[in-house]
Amino acid sequence: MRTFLIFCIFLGSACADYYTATSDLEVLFAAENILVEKFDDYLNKVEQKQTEIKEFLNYVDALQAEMSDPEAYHGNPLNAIVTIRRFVYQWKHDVLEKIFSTQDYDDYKITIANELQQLNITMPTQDDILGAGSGLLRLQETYKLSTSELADGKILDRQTEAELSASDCYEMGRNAHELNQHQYAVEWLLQARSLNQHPENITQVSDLQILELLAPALNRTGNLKLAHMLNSEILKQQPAHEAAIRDNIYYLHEMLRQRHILTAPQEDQGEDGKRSEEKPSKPDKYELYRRTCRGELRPTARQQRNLRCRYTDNNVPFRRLAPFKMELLSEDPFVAYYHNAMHESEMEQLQDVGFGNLKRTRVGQNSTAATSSIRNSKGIWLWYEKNSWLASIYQRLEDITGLSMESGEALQLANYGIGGQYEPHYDYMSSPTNDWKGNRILTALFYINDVDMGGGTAFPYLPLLVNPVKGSVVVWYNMHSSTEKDFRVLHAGCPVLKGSKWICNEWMHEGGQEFRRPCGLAPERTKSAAYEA
Ligand SMILES: *[C@@H]1O[C@H](CO)[C@@H](O)[C@H](O)[C@H]1NC(C)=O
Ligand SMILES: *[C@@H]1O[C@H](CO)[C@@H](O)[C@H](O)[C@H]1NC(C)=O
Ligand SMILES: *[C@@H]1O[C@H](CO)[C@@H](O)[C@H](O)[C@H]1NC(C)=O
Ligand SMILES: CC(=O)N[C@H]1CO[C@H](CO)[C@@H](O)[C@@H]1O
Repeated sequence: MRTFLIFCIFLGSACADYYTATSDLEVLFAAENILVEKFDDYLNKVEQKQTEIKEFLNYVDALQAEMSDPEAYHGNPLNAIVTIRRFVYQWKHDVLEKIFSTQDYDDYKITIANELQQLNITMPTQDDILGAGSGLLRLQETYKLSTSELADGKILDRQTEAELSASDCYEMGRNAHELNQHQYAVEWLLQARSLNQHPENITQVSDLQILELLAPALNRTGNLKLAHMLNSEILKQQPAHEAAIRDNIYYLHEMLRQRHILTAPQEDQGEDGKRSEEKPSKPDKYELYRRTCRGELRPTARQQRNLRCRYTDNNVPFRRLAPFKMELLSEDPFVAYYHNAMHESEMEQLQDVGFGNLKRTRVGQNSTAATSSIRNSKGIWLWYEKNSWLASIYQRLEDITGLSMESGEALQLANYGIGGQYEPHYDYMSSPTNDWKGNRILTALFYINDVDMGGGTAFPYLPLLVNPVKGSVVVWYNMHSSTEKDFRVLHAGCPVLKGSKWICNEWMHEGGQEFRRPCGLAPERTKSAAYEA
């Protein structure tokens, strides 16, 4: 109860979006450390008081035992003073005031408040739980992870340290239910129930609480029979449960109705007919995206025939001695890795700058851009003019791409957290601004750390999965050389399955490239028209 009060103090109005980046979670660990340490201090003080009070009680106990004849005892004037003093001082100050005083607790609160203020953190909220939960559900969906294996801390074929308790699983189920992902809700709640069967586990969730969600979730997946059965269990435990009584009527009624539909001839065919009409629809870009992230879709051998690794100097004199190691990933459209494109010290500095300074990344083109569930990451813009240490990266980008950075945007640093992803999108702007800079002609994406699992860059239409390689930059053109949009380069950031993902983006624009990337003579639209949405 008391710790809860402390948290209330710090529930600021600002939203920290803890689920969008892993870098922020580390601050929470620091905060928790403080809470534990200081609470320990507080408990020690309380314990000390208890010991003192106990000693006093023992002393009084012993006195009482000594007094075989109270009248004779109090006949001694010295003893009378001792007894009266006990009431005036000892009981009053040493026992009752000590117990009822909240001074230690107030001190504790103030200390904690000061220490946490120095960390400058906002406490996570229910929204963060929901965000982290939906991240996990996205991982399950994208990578087809089994609920029971996840709960055991198993991610694909790897065992991790993390293990979820019954109440964690319950929370996941509740999240899934709120997000209308009822099948996952059922799986997580069943998992919570089965963990509840081990009384030796620490669980803070009652079977009744689980059932209250499980029954409606089952109903939503269409499993009326089981929903009804579990609803009856609620009623067995709590015959006056209002919602369960109401739902019971619904389930019985609905089961009867369905039985009637199934046995009734002809006239209900309309409804059934509709269902049989539904054909398996063509996989949409999201399905292609998930399959590419899972590695199920890859370029064909024919597409890969001409892909080579080679050293290239891009005609930059300096690079004749220090050529780039280029790995061609797709010929047309051009997608390539350049390995060892960033130094260790640069990557460290970038992460240092990012740590604690990231803001939720926005989707869109200008200052009116909004945060969106399409992209859940945190980022920061680094302007070259203000960060002279970025000059060598600026130059390297020109050397790698052969394009001018004159019209390039600031470097964007981003960190993806739990289930962090960027749904399929194009980098070019649908309606570019009218200035000389024009549209985003090329994207250069640096991977500045190794991601434990997941977090690749998927091109569902190629189909190509580019796995993060620390220090490498992947480069692609968003537009044909005729300056028409290339619809084939739809791409996405696959959810981070384990670990954290740090990247840097540079978007180079059309302006100033006239002599560097000559325009194609013939329109090339036809190449990618089939992929236009
Ligand atoms: C604390 O955070 C707020 C908002 O996130 C920021 O405006 C402020 O400058 C920070 N203060 C310190 C001392 O870092
Ligand atoms: C059961 O699910 C249907 C839709 O699938 C919904 O309309 C109905 O309200 C649900 N009933 C209960 C008791 O949850
Ligand atoms: C930002 O872009 C939107 C369209 O995406 C446009 O309506 C708005 O005027 C732009 N704002 C600025 C400040 O450029
Ligand atoms: C999360 C957790 O504590 N799980 C344990 C629950 O109890 C079973 C049986 O003892 C263990 O195998 C789990 O590891």
